[in-house]
Amino acid sequence: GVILPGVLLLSACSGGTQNESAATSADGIQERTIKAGIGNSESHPQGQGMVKFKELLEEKSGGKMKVQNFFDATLGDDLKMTEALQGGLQEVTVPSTSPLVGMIKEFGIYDFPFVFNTEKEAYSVLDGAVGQKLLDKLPEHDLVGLGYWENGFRNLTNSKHPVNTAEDFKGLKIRTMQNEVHLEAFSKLGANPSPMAFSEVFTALESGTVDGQENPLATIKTQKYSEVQDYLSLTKHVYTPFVFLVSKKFWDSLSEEEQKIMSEAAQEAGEYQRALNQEENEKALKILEEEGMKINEVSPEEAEKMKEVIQPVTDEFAKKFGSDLVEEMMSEVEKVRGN
Ligand code: TF8
Repeated sequence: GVILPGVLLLSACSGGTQNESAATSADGIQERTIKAGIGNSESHPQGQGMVKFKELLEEKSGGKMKVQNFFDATLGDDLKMTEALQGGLQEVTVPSTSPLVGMIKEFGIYDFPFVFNTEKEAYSVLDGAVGQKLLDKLPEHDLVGLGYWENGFRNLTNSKHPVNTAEDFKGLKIRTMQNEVHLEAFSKLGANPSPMAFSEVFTALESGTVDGQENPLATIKTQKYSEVQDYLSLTKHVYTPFVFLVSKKFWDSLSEEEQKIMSEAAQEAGEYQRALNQEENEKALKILEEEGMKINEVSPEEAEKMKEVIQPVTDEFAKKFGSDLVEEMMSEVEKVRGN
C-alpha cells in the first residue's frame, strides 16, 4: 500500500506549548475544515478517492475534521493549488508530480518515458525508498507529502491519424503538461509540443490550437475528449503518479493525533483510489471505442524504438536530477521484473 511519510514520525518529537495543548480537546482533535482541490471531475477515480478521503477523515475524527472538496480545477490547476498550499491558503491538493518538477526537480525521474511496464513496478518505486526520498524533499518547500495516488499510464489522442510508430509523431501539435522532460521528449520525436495547464486542454483541442494530448484513459473519458479527438493510440509512454500534498503551515498546526488520522485517511483512500483507477481505465477503453474513437495498440517493438529515440533526453535529465537516484529507481524496477 501507500507508505507513511517519515515526517509523521518526526512530528511526534515537536512538543506543543502550554497554550496549544490547552486549546486541544482531550483526544487531541479539534474542529477543523480542510479545503481540498483537484483538477479532475468528481466522477474520475481521483475524485472518488477524494470523496473516500473525506469520509474516512470525518469518520476517524468523530466528525470534527471536515473536508470541503473542490473538483474540476475550480480552485485552479495543479501548480496554482500547490502554491496556495505553500502560502497556507488551501490545505490539500493531489497533483500530478509532473508540473511540480520546476519546483522540485527530482520528481522529474518519474517523467522518464517507458520506465514502468506495469502498475506494480511503479508502486514498488513509489512506495519504496526512492518514493520516500522524494517525499522527504517536500517540507523544505512548505509542503508535506502523505503518499502517492495514481494518475497512471498515459496514452495519446489526436485529430489527425493513428500513431503506431515513432515517425507518426512528426508534426503533431501536442499539448503536454508543464514539464521539461515531456516537452523535450516530444520534441525529440518530431512533434510540436505546447505545455498547457489541464483545464485549458479541451478548448485547445476543440479550437484546433493543438492536434492532440496525452492522458490516462479514465481522464480521456471523463473529460469527453472523444468529442474532439478521433484517434486513440495506446502508447502507454509514461506513468504519472499523483502525490497527496498537505500545506506544511496547516500540518504543523495539527496535533500528533490529527496528523496520524490524516495520514491514515490519505493512505487508505489512496489504496482505494489505485484499485478503482485500474478498474476504470479498463472500462474507459470500451466506452471510448463505443463513442467512436479509432483505437490502435502500439507493438512492443515500436515502443522500444520510441524509447530509443527519446533516450538522449532521458540521459541528459538523469544527470540533472541525480544519476544515483535514477539508478536506484531502475534497479528497483529490475528487482520486481525479475520476480
Ligand atoms: C494533466 C494531468 C491531469 C492531473 C489533474 C487533473 O494532463 O494528467 O490530469 O494532474 O490535475 O495535466
